[in-house]
Amino acid sequence: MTRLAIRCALLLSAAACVGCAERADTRGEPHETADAFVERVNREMAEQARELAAAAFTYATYINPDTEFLNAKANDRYLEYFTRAVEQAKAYEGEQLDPTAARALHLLKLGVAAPAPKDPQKRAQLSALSSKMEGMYGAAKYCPEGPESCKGQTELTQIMAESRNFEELLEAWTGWHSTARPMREDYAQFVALANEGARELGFADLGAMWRSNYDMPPDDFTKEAARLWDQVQPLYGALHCYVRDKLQDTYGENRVPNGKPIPAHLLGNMWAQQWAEIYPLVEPYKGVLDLDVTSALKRQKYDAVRITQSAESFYVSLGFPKLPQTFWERSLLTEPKDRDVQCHASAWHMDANEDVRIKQCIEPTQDELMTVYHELGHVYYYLMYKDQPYLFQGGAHDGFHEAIGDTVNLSMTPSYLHQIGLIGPVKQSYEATINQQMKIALDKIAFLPFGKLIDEWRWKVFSGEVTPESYNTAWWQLREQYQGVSAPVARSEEDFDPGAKYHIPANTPYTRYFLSYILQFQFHRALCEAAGHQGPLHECSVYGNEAAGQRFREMLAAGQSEPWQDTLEKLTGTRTMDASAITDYFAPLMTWLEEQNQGRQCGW
Ligand code: X8Z
Ligand code: ZN
Repeated sequence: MTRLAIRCALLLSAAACVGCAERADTRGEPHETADAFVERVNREMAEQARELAAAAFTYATYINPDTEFLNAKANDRYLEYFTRAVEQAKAYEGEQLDPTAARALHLLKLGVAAPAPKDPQKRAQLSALSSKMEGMYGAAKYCPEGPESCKGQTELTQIMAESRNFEELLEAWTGWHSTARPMREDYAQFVALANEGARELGFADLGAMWRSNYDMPPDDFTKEAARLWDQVQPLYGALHCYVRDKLQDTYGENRVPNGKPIPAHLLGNMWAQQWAEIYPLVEPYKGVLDLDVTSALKRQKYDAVRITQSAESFYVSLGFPKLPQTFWERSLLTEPKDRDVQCHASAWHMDANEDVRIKQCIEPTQDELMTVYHELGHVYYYLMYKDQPYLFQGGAHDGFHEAIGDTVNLSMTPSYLHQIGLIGPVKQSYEATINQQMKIALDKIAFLPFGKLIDEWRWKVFSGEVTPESYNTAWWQLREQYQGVSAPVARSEEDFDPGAKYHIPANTPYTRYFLSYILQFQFHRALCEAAGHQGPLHECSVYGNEAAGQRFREMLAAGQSEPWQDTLEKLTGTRTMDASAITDYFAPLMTWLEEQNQGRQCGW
């Protein structure tokens, strides 16, 4: 969980902190200068956040009716505090403020992902709905033949990744998606309440509020995101075309027709968002390069702690500190069998200081390994900006937060994996390069349209363009348009397929990931330059390079204290997000795909 998410979750509440309430009631006191107000809010909010984090972490790692209730209460208290603080901040509107105070007040207003209406009853309802939906997702199970047959997300994810049986995949897909049906009503109510909260804060709707968090006018941000998508769309189109053709070899042309979207259950992932699990079906040059990290992890009996230590070692090799002892004592690294937990991986900043944790149901697979490195990216961001005031404890923007660990993932080259004993020796060749690029593209390129469309759907829902009567239709329309994937069986408005994706019930904004998938290549390029890397970008690993680590740490330490454009410029020399780093990175693969796709009917 990034701070925004934490703060959102956090900002879903109001506290037993009597002192805070009293001080809060001094709103309008002529003696409190803007600086004093900001200083007070930074202090109080960190206290409120501590309480919410405790409730939210306990809930996520121990889902039951009592923790659901306590989490909702904590959310409610946090939201109460937030609403009051924003109200008080209005006293300083129109004043000539120094830039630090002005930025803090600006960020304060954007500090939650779901603001509540001022009406306490509505606020409590919003908190209860958020807490309920989060728990429904975490505890969801598909039970085809009674309680003994139940499968949760972990088992179903594994089927999606490993099975090549069309019917079995279909059942896992349909089963998981059926668990989201009961969320539909709650989600519609949640949207109405959070929108009301956003409007009371002066935003057109909740989507406009989310888009205001990028140090530029919200409409400019919409255009920026569209521009970036246009830059990468040809790469995605080429990958889609090639993969569809290969899937025809496995499942037949009648099941994967030419010129049509790919059925969403055949891509190795429940949401068809990352496709690396089907690498064996699409491997360009068979047997040229052993990339089977999963087998090595199993063979070498890697457990969750060792996987996490491996990730920690990478950061330490860049000059980052070792993780605090409490990280090891308080994180949840494996799925407990005796209770429901939220298995979607997340990172937590509990106390605005050094109590950092992750929560992940780690399995010995390459995917989980990469995700641990991803989560530690959040954790090290928290540790690096812990001395910033609370309101500046965040990513330069939320895409930065998501991009740290993924930037490290890009340094997990075959040479690095060999160095840590997870694959055999690497012999460089053109064929090996294409294989390696294919494997990475199945995650990094395949993800882009998915990363873009989730919030496009929500923006339409929040603006009212999509109403509850057409939630599912609009969802599949976007999935077809952007991803070129289709629902494998007929859907109706009885279904609520968006709810089968964690970030919808958890109300975590998603454009952050789309931005991260562009930015991480810009970061990687800059760090490789700092490390003095010569040669193609895809061969660079900054593992063990302190000079790169130093540059990285400087960026992280700034947190959200300045506009992200300034932070980006210090690391990369440019003030704009730009897809040229990702297209350059994949240039060899793109040329290869274009050759392969000649004569194919691409598109859908
Ligand atoms: O949610 C995540 C992380 C936690 S911040 C595991 N990711 C997105 C997803 O799983 O949908 C990382 C990639 C995209
Ligand atoms: Zn993340």
